[in-house]
Amino acid sequence: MRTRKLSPALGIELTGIDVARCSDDQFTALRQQWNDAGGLAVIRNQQLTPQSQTDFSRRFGPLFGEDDQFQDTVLPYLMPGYPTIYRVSNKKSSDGNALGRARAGSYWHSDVSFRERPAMASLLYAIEIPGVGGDTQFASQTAAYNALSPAMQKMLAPLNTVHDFRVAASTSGSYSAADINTSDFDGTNSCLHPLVITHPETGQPALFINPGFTSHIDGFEAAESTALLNFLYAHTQQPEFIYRHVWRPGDLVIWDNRSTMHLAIQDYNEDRYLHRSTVIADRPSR
Ligand SMILES: O=C(O)CCC(=O)C(=O)O
Repeated sequence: MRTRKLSPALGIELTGIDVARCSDDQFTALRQQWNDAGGLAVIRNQQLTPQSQTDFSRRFGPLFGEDDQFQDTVLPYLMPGYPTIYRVSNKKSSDGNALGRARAGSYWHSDVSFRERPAMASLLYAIEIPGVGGDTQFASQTAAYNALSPAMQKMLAPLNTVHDFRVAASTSGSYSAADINTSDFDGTNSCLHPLVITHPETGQPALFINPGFTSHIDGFEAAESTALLNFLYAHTQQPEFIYRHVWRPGDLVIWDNRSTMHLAIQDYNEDRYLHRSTVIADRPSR
């Protein structure tokens, strides 16, 4: 396995490994590289079926679609016969039905953060990519946290925030009213998390907030909450904390939702088609 650092804040490129056939030792080395690189690995030249992607993803932990379900709104985009494979795409079948979720993640977020057990790893496998455009940006919530002053870190330490699927569903522009299944607003997709969490594998602190799903800071007045969250979002979105991924077909990108957030750039009209599998995390803690 060969490695190349992708940016100072986060990201490692891995080549010379076939994840569908990797040994336990290779998997342990891959996982270590992923953790050391701040929770972002780009693995080139993979050939994954829905089944082999599912099997590989399960090596990280339990999966959405098997051990817990996604929110109802995304169920139509799961691959028939493979409930662990979430199709991210702007393509339509010949009868005009969507083949995947278009405009998925076109706002900064970390996956499924509105659940008590949110997403740990997300594994996105590129099958069809526009000639230009359709990149994805990843921001390191660890590097952003580390760059805050000790006084700010101390103020944030005891705070909790509410995460709610309704925030992205109603404000991001990514979902049309027709897309949304309002059963998702029954309370299942809303919960409280610490604003700063400790990564269970690396022991590193990270911000655990995102504009897509974080509704407010618990106990703050609305204006106070908005001002502080907006400061932290602008801080994290500074270029030195970001890696921008230019996709190639065959890329498998694995990100850690406990230490990063991401945004899919909607700047293309050509066909784009990817398969995502999503590992369930333990409940985040300080
Ligand atoms: O399409 C992408 O590049 C990312 C989609 C996304 O944000 C997600 O799957 O959570």
